[in-house]
Amino acid sequence: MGVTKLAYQASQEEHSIEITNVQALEGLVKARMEKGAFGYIAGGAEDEWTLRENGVAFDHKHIAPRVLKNIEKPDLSTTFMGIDLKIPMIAAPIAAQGLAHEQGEIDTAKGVAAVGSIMSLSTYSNKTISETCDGGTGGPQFFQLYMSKDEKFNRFLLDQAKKVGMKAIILTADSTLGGNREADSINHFTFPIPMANLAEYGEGEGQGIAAIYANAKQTLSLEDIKTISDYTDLPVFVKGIQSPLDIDDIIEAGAKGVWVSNHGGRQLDGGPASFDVLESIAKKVNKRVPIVFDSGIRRGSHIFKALASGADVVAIGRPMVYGLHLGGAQGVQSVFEHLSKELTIDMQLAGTKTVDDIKKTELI
Ligand code: FMN
Repeated sequence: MGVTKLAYQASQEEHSIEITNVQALEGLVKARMEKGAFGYIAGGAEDEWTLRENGVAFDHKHIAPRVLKNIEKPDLSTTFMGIDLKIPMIAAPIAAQGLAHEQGEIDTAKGVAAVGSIMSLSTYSNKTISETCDGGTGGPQFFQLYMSKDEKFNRFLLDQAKKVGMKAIILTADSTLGGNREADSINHFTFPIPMANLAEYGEGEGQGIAAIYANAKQTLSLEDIKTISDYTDLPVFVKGIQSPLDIDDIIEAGAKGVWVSNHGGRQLDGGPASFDVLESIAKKVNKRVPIVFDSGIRRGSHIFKALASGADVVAIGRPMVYGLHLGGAQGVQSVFEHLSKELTIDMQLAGTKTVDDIKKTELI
């Protein structure tokens, strides 16, 4: 008799969540989520050195509080790529959000829209581009492209991104193959649900991350930036930047934004903490294009320090997915609201009224 395969049980929770600090959500999720799925989300590459460094690097710089600045109710709003945001945080593109919640990326997009921010949708999502955009959020969205070896497939994705009104394309450049993530090997992790956009191309269901990346274009080059921007007429962000040495090349090649990230320590272990390279990259960018920063943001003070070090906005990764698991769209909203609350306190205590004031602050 054959063994019946049990369907993957994702969360269906839909409610706001109580948060003391967003890092603590990881333990709550670990206790409830299927082991392989949790390992895939929480894990990093090899010894997870870079993953750990992402957290501690924020302690290398300090905010010197300024006093008597006549501040009440700091203003978290900002404008980014011509889009008005209520907070200086956006969603990081995260694959396979159906692992966290039945509504996956649809709920994330709703939560992010509710806080007045931008959703970033991964190529490897469990809901399609049109499902996520038609989820009724009306909020602005960016599409993250993992380029395939198959040019037709790239055009298929970009056509849809354009059709639904995505505001930018994020070209992820640090992941032509997956980092060596040991939790996935130990758990023999394979994706239990299809990757919606890949339906015609093998689906992803039952495959491990290595099999999925096997279809990714290995020979990414500067020319891809121009190909994508010419094809879509949309601004292209290059995501996964960790060295100032890449900056002139990508801007000259047509990048309209720099996304400083080490993929949450999931790719090259032994690389620096993302925060430790931000300032030198921002100096090299010299305001020619906007900068998004991610990898390790868990506190309002981390957001403050990233903005003071040259980021225009930060992107929230794992904590957002934990919020999705624990409370669906409202859980995502709770995570952004909690980080906003912490940032508001930090701004007031540091003597900064606006996001621009933070950007002018010199850390010590
Ligand atoms: N980055 C991408 O560009 N595309 C992806 O599909 C993608 N999937 C991810 C899946 C998971 C489970 C995680 C944790 C990260 C993923 N990332 C992806 C990286 C995030 O966009 C972001 O860089 C990272 O989560 C930041 O680190 P943090 O979550 O520790 O703050």
